[in-house]
Amino acid sequence: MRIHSAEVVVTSPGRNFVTLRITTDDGVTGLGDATLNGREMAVRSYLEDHVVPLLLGRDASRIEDTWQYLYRGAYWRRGPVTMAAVAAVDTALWDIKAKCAGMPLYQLLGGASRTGALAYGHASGRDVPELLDSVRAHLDQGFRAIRVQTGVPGLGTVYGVAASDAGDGGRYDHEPARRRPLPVVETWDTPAYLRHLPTVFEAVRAEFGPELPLLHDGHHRMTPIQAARLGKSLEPYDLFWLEDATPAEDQAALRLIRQHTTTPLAIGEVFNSVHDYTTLLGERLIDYVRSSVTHAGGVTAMRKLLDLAAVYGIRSGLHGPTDISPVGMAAALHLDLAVHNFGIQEYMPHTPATLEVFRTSFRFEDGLLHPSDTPGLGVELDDTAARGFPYEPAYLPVSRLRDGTVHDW
Ligand code: CS2
Ligand code: MG
Repeated sequence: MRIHSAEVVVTSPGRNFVTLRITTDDGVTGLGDATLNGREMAVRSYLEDHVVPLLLGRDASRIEDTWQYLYRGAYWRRGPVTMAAVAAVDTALWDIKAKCAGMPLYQLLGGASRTGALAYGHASGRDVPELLDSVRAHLDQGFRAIRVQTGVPGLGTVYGVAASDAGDGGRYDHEPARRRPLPVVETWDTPAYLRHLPTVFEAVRAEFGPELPLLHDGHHRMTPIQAARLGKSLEPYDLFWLEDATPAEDQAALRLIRQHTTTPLAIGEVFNSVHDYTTLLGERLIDYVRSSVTHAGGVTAMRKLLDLAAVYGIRSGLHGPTDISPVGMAAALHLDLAVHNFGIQEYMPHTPATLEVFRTSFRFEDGLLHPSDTPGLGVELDDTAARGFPYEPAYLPVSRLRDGTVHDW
């Protein structure tokens, strides 16, 4: 079975997506997500100009060899653009292989290890009352685990909370990237955030009790000692995890946080290779691996990363915001169902416009996600609908401190 064609579909139903479709000489198609929020066209070019020409005529069944060919053959390795492109090819080839086997992908990954994947939803509010309403709304939607993000007194729009200038009347849940010629600038104040957050979790626990799994995303904004302080101050509230407590290119920084707090730590949504994790895993500095299939080299690479994490008792917590397309989400769910060291799956439901373009079969029931038993990934892309949403540049916000210093958003 040879690769006959490969095309990159860029579509923008409310936010930008980049999707690779591979078609074999006997007409079997596979999809891969190549979406890199704010840098989409770089991945499109990497695929169209440098990868697709190398794929034509290759044996579509040779997934591992194709992965190694694209990873080692490029010479210039790793990085978010490269690994999103490799991920798209890899995921599409797994989609094809599973379709040809007449099985859902998870069956080729060892079959189901659980009935479904526990999902967490994104509750947020500009203030505590709005946040509590959002938690209630997510519980009503069936979520059994909730991420909590709020505004910070004295600050304007912050990560994870509906941007007051979203303009669409919608909440943050759908898209932080703004369609403007330049990134929106958000002001940040870590000391104000560190003072405020314990009061938020005090209110949430008081309202919803001690058992509801609560998560929080620090979004890379703290120094290690600030993160250690926050982890310690949140211990009374028994978080499921504190995510991206500090920028973790400096993996060793997590040692300091680990020394000061038992709050579980999740890291890695911006990581794109197992090599970003070797200290974090080997020294058990984290509890959850956050990468996504889309950004970390595909199903092949993600499975290897999760199997290494399992050696150290570390579990999965795959990245699943709306800038992971339904294709990338479906790929994650197949892994979630199969691997033994599953932890939790992030789930920001896509908008109706997105679901016009991507015909999905995965389901969310009773707090659990299931990829479905449709052969392959279980997602198809409607080209006619995709053409109805032309690409528009969009940029994630840039964060600056009150004195104007660029900070981590
Ligand atoms: C966030 C992401 O979901 C999360 O944990 O960190 O939504 C992140 O802000 C986006 O993926 C950026 O595009
Ligand atoms: Mg995050």
